[in-house]
Amino acid sequence: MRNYPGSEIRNVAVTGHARSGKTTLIAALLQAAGMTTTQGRVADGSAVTAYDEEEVARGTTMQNAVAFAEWQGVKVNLIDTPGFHMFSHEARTAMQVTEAALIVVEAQAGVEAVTERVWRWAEEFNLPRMVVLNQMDAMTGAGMAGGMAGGMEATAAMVEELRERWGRNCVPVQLPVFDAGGFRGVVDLVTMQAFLYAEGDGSGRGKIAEIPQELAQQARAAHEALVELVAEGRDELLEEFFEVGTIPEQHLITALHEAIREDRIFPVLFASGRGAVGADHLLDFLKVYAPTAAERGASAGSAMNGAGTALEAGYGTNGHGSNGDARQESVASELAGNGGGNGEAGHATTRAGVVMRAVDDSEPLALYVYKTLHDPFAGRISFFKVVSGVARNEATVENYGRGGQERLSHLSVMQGRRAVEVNELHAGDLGAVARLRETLTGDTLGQRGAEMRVEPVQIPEPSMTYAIEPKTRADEDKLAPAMHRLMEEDRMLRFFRDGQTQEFLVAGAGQPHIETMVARLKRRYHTEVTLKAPKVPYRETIRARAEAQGRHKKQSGGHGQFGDCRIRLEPLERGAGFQFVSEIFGGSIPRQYVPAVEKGVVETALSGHLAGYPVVDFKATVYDGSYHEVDSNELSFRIAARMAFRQAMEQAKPCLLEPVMRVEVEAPEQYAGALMGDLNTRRGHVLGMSTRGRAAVIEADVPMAEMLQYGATLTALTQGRGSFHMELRGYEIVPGAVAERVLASARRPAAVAEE
Ligand SMILES: Nc1nc2c(ncn2[C@@H]2O[C@H](COP(=O)(O)OP(=O)(O)O)[C@@H](O)[C@H]2O)c(=O)[nH]1
Ligand SMILES: [Mg+2]
Repeated sequence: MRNYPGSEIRNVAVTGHARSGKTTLIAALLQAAGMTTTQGRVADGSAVTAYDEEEVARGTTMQNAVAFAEWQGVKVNLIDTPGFHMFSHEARTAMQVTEAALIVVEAQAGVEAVTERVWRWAEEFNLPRMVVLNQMDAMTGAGMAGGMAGGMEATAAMVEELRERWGRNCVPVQLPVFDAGGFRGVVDLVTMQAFLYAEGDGSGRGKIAEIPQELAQQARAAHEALVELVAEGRDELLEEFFEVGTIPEQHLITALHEAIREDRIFPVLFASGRGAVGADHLLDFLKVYAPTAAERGASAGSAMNGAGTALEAGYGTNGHGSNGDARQESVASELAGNGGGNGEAGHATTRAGVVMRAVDDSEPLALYVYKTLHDPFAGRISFFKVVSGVARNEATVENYGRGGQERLSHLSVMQGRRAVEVNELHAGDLGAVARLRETLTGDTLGQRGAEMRVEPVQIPEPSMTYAIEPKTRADEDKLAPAMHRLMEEDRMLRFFRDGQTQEFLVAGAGQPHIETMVARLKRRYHTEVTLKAPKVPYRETIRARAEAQGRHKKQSGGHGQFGDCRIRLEPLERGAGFQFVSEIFGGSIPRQYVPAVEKGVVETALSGHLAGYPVVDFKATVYDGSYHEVDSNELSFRIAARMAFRQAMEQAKPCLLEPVMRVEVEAPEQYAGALMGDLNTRRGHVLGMSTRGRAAVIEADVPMAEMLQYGATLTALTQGRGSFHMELRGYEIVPGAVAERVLASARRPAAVAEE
């Protein structure tokens, strides 16, 4: 393959609702460009960008995949994205490394939930958008029977719907051509030529033809509407338009290209991916009108250690992916009982200098890794964008974040799962490299001493957690390494051990996501597991002050054991944890044994009193005791403290605490009532509602126990249009009736003290 400079590269994210035909449309484009000999199909796994076994089995795209079409001197890089709401965050990642989004809309279905969502994201990224009304062959209904006239009517209605949603800047740059047999091709409203595709041909190559007679008038009107809109932003064009009555074609092309790049116009095109109708003309359109990789403004990155700035900065301001990993981190690490997690520490404090990088071969090399894949043969494959400079095969680069060196071996461009090796890749191109040692998604690599780190795109946090149980010992051994590979590919996946319940937990976007992961574990890593609802990490505490004595005495010949202590327990405020105080002054317990008393209290508190959950938020004071010159030792005082603690707990009104989550639910406004009602039935406390764009945002505090399967409910209540995230807000006392149920099913049933 020849080398393509940035000016000859178009990077396009193909986005839209599930089943709008994105994967099939890409297959059609690849066919038209001669990259395949027969057009791939989703159903039999032959589509270039649908190669993952689980995706083929389920017939839906779950992860981004990349392909390229070499077309008329340019290389069009296409990123296929999932349209299923649960995986739609992948589209954000694709948007970060592309210069345009193709928004694919199933013509009959119109704008759907994920269509709206990706539009909003593209807006956030200031990413130029081109709308393809797809599956035009399947247009049915009253209109279609009427051939051309009916088709025109249906088309006008679809375009009107788009304009209602996204404004009058959505403007057709084509008109569809129908005959009695169906969708036949398109009219280019700039050049005013028709491109017609023979029925059943499937090559994706059209023939230039005259505009059909019955379309002529309509095409002229649409042309003028387009010209007017293009000229609107440009005074000199407007003058030309009013003086001459039209704009010369070349001026129009240039102006339309600019208008698209600057988000002043969102062109609307027509296609049928399955029949490859409109395919080559769509490639032509991308070549002429999509921004080139070199046209993107300079990228901003951070020079060191900092929270980097976003790659898309060149097009305007960074999107505000507010729901960062950090929030989930708090839940995960809280659950896991430690401060560790998946994130990197230290980002918060250093605010680094910003480095600007033009998409230019003469700049130092920088690569941003946006995807990782584990191939059974090739090993780890890292997908990257060349942010600046030229990437050469076998070059050594530095991983700025992790500090190590990496070798760019088997430098390639990906055609689906197939790597096509190349010698070099220029600024703005998308590529891949095999077997990097330490590099993961989100890392920036590059020339030593020229550090610039791109901030990874924010992805939503997991909304569903399961306990995962290996089936056999052998499965248990394989589980952690396999999960780590899966997590390298899928940043939405979390795997951790609950420090309290000792369960392995796995968190993901929802049930289908986690089930897919289980299938991958089995198919790829021969590891079998079962999923269960996770245990809630309850805790215990006390509500009253109590004192008790513990006296341990054992004299069975030889060395005896003797320990005696009196302790006082007092409640502390929520979140205070544990305090230990010694009020021993007269030497009733020798100084060296006081820590043993504390140890005895701590270990007993950890194993719980009511049901085995750790006792927290209390103060223990040792205030008296006695000892024996010969028989006292550390163990004896530990045992005495344990006895004293247990006895004091009986009097201290022990009760159960549960984790309460701060939940934020986002969904179209019409669902707000139902969502709030549902949260109330979950013992939730709705704090308020606000709006974000066209969506309602509900904030509520809800016990974690009631949120374990919330993802499924949210999907059902909002037809997949809602999303949520939550973080631990704190612990609260479990109400009596609920507590009884929890205790009844827990390990050590005991009476709950009354309020
Ligand atoms: N009639 C018709 N069906 C299509 C077309 N494109 C895709 N499909 C079908 O729609 C379904 C979803 O297609 P797919 O490409 O997987 O959509 P994606 O989820 O957007 O990637 C599949 O059953 C396709 O065969 C098209 O242009 N016309
Ligand atoms: Mg797909």
